[in-house]
Amino acid sequence: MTDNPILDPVKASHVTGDFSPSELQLANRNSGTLLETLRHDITPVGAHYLLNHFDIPFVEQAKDWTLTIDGEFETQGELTLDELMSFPETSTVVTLECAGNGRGLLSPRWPSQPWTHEAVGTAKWTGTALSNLLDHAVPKQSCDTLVFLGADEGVAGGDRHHYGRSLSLQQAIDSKALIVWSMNDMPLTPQHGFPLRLIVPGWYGMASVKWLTRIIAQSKPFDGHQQVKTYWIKDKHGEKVEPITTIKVRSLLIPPGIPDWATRRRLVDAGKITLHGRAWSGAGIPVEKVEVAIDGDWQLAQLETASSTYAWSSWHHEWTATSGKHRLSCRATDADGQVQPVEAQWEYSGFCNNACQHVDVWVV
Ligand SMILES: Nc1nc2c(c(=O)[nH]1)N[C@H]1C(S)=C(S)[C@@H](COP(=O)(O)O)O[C@H]1N2
Ligand SMILES: [Mo]
Repeated sequence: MTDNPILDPVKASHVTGDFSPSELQLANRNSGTLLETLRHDITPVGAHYLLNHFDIPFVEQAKDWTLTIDGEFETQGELTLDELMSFPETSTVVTLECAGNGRGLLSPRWPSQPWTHEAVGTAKWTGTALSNLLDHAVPKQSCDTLVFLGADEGVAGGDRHHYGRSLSLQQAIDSKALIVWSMNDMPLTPQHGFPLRLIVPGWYGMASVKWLTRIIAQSKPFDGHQQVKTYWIKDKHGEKVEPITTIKVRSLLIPPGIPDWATRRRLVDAGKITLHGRAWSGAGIPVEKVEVAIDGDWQLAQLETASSTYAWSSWHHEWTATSGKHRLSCRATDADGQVQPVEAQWEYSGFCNNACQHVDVWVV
């Protein structure tokens, strides 16, 4: 115990009703993807959602950045960005989603970033396969865990730490993880991890450590805050049940028509319209079908093939809008037979809420 109010946190508890100023502050820092930009196969950099736990590190020049490789590697040391860029280059289009997406729709909710639907985006990430780095550094026989540390530092739940996550060697290989320096053919922007980050395709976003400074190989599990205190599915008492890993199947509908400025309620003109949306799942599992419901009547939507194993698919559905109020919903099913629940399944910290999205429209 200290007498410091930050290092001695008041235990958070669930909240209901209005959003607090601290949730609003988080929401303003961590912008979501504007749903209308889901029409783009690749989300423009400035429209891609953001989740930064602490402050964005100030990095003036990429050439001064080094990645430290240590722990149980045969070859330890520091690599400059130039040295990393001499490794074989590769690009992958990856849909990232925050594990907290949908948290703000649960009640009671955990007081944290209050996402509704918009913590998802798709980018073309360019760098080198993590496996190339492993071929260079060679983890020792004893090593089974890789720890990835970011340059950003802060306090969470009283623990002061640099943002860090780990993967088992097997997870790092199976996920085809990348170390990247470019997003959508441009250098990473400060908020997305300039100059270097990890991308773990098919996993929820927390695994893709930004501002990557250090990779440690070790023979014991990583006990960092972001690995052991959070990013777990917990039971109703807050006891850990299972760690959060790959993305659950989900779809989104671009709200049709035009919005009311203040409420964002939708006004749609009567007649034929095309509804558009996206669908994705994790671990490289393709989406098999998307259904759309108009006032609860489910119909099959037209699904396009994804541009890459780890990218979302686009879908559309023709609808003849008749006057009155209607509720539009969508749900996806993946090739593993996983389907989105119509009603949200409550989770202690608001993680992995992949319930169907419902959009109310007024047709005139
Ligand atoms: N160093 C660092 N890496 C991080 C985070 C962070 O706060 N610090 N947030 C993680 C989380 S929770 C998500 S969802 C993704 C978001 O990536 P983006 O902001 O580029 O969309 O970054 C992950 N990597
Ligand atoms: Mo996240």
